[in-house]
Amino acid sequence: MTDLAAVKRALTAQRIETPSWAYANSGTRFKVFAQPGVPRNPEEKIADAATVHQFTGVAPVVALHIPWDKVDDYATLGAYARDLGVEIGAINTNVFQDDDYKLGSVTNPAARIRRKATDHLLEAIDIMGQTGSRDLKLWFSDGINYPGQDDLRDRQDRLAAALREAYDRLTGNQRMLLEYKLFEPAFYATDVPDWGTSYAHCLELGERATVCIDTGHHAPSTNIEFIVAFLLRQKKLGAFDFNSRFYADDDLMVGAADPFQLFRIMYEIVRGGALDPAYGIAFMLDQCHNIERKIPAIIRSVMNVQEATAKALLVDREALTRAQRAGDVLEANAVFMDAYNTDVRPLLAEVRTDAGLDPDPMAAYRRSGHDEKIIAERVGGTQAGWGA
Ligand code: PSV
Ligand code: MN
Ligand code: MN
Repeated sequence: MTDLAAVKRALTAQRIETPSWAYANSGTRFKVFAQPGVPRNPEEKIADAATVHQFTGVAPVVALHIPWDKVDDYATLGAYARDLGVEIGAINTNVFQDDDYKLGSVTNPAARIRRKATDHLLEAIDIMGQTGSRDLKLWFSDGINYPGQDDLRDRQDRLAAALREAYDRLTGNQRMLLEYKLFEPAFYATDVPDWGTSYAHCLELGERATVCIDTGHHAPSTNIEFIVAFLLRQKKLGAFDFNSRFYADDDLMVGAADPFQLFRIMYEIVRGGALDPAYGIAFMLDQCHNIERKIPAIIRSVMNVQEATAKALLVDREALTRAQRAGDVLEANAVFMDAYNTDVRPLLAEVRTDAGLDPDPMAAYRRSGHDEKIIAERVGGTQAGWGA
């Protein structure tokens, strides 16, 4: 039997981190469709994150991307965020949008460019000190397009050296999250292509280094929940970049393409006792809303994560274990599917009402007139950086 009060408590305590760049204009490499009312500066991106939190109650953290969110004074930016009721979360580094990085950043064959890229990582750690952020999130676009273009193994050595230098700079509660991605922008070999590579580097680095799973960064059909289970067992899962995909790194709303996969992932989180914010996993979104309105898209994404989590919490673990131990394949599967097939929307509506929120955040946002307000007030919004 599931303890409903405990399920509600877990849902109330859940924390989701939204990405500053998802509030700004973005697009594919073919076209950026600019939207009216998008943020014109980092402060307005943070304000949008605060709006999402105001309607959902579970998104009190916003991740920044440097230099897309470059400001003169990060301590003031952190105080501004706190005044709006949100915290600044992960600091994401950007060593992929400078001409110097054509052949790689920290794995570049040229020492000068490796130095420049590593200095950017160190700069991000300084920013963390000022914003009070716990997490440094690293994603490297590094890789090669042609067999023989560079030495695969030397590139691993260069990567390890840069990671070590950054790792040794971390203090207090600071952590390093190493994200992997199968391909793109490199098409033959990527330097951190999979969780195994990330895991091996994190192990070598030490306790503060953990893997970040971006759900859009795998080969089709990859069993992501297996990766979650494995990394949790090894205490090496630090974060998610949630989004959903039909083909490659689509960055669509999480839970839109495959809500069943999201449920399976969240089940492993619940099974591993890792849902509680105190466990330390950062449940971040990494999405681009190219054609839909951004704030409601992120509200919808947060709700999709909540729904998958609620279903995962409803799995009757005792009945499941009993069926599994008895080798009852069909019963075990039925217990699992029962939870997935539950309509958890009424339960989440109750959780929101109990928290003093509107039970339907999408409708509440629409009614609030906030979209019309930002369209009227903000002229000349910025791009996230992808299309820049
Ligand atoms: C790369 O595709 C990635 O997933 C990394 O997390 C980047 O920092 C992010 O996208 C930016 O959108
Ligand atoms: Mn990502
Ligand atoms: Mn990505």
